Amino acid sequence: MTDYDELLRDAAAAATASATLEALGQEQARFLGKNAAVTLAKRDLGSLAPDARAVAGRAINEAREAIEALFAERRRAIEAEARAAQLENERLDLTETIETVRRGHLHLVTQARDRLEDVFVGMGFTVAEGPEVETAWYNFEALNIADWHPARGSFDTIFVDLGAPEEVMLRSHTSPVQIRTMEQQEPPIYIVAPGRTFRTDSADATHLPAFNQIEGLVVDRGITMGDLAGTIDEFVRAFFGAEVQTRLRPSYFPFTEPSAEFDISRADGSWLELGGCGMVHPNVLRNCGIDPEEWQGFAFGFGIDRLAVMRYELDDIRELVNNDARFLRQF
Ligand code: FA5
Repeated sequence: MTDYDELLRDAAAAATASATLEALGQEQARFLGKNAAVTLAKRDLGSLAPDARAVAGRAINEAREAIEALFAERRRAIEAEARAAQLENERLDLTETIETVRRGHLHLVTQARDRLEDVFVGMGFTVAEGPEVETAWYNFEALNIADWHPARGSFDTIFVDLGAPEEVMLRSHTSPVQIRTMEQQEPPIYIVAPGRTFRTDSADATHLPAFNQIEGLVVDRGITMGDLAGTIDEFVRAFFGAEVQTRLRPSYFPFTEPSAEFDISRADGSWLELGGCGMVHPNVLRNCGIDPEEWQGFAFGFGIDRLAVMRYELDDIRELVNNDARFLRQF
C-alpha cells in the first residue's frame, strides 16, 4: 500500500509539472499506460492467492482511479489557462480609433451666411428666399433690364435649355428675390435674401462660377440714401468690427437710381469692393404694383464668398471650394 502512496505523490508532481496538454499526455501514459506500475501490478494479480488477490485488486483500482482523477483535473486547469490566454490575445483595444474620430462642422461660407442673417435679423430684417432657376422676367425684365439693355451682357448668364431661347436661366444674382417679395408682400418691407448664384465666370483668385450673394431690400415711406448708408455702415461694423469703415462710390445698376458700389476699409488703409446698392428704381416699384410716389426703397447685394475671403484673409477664393479638409478644419 505504501508503494501506491508514493506512486500517487509522483503522479501528482508529474501532472503539476506538465505545462501543456502534450506534456501531460506523455506523463499520463507513464502512470496509466501499458507499462505503468498499476497496469503491470494488475497483470500479476493472477499469481496471488484468492484472498490477497481481492485486497490487492481493490488497492490497484483505487490507485488507478486516483491517478486518473489527478490527470483529469490538471487537464481542465491547462485548458482553462489556454482559453484565458486566447481571450486576452483576441481583445481589441479601441482606444486609439475613438481618439482619432473628428467632429465635422459647418463650412466657413455657411458660417458667414448664418452670421450675416443673425446681424440683419438683429436689425429688424426677415429672411426671404427664391428659386435658383429663374425666368427672364425675374432675373432681368422686372429689374428694369429689357432684352435690348446692354447690362444683360454684363451678367454672363448661364441659360437653361427650356422654353423660348434665353427665357429660363440659373439666376445670375439674388436681385430677383426683390421682385418676388414685392409681388407677394405689401410695404413696409425689410428683407435679406441669401442664396446661390451662377455666372459663366471662370474660376480664378477672385471669381467662382457658382457663388453666394446676399440681397437686402427695404421699402417704406420716406426712405433716403442716408438710410442705405447707415444700414451698410451698421452691418459692416457688426460683422467686421467697429474699426472698419465704409464708403459709397457712384456706380450704375439699371434697377437702382442713384446707384453706388460700397467698399470697406482694410488695415493697410486701402479700400475693398464688397457689393452694389442704390435707391430702388421707380420702374421696378411700378413693375411690382407699388406706387413710387408713396413708397421709396433701397437695395443692396454683395458676395458672401468674397466676404469670407476678406474676413478670414484668404489669398484665393477657390480655397472655399477645393474641399481640402486640412484647410477647412482651421475655421
Ligand atoms: C449685382 O449682382 C447686383 N445684383 C447687386 C445689387 C443689388 C446692386 C441690389 C444694387 C442693388 P455685381 O454683379 O456687381 O452686382 O455683383 C455683386 C457682388 O457679387 C460683387 O461685388 C462680388 O462680391 C460678388 N460676385 C460677383 N461675381 C462673382 C463671382 N464670379 N465670384 C464670386 N463673387 C462674385
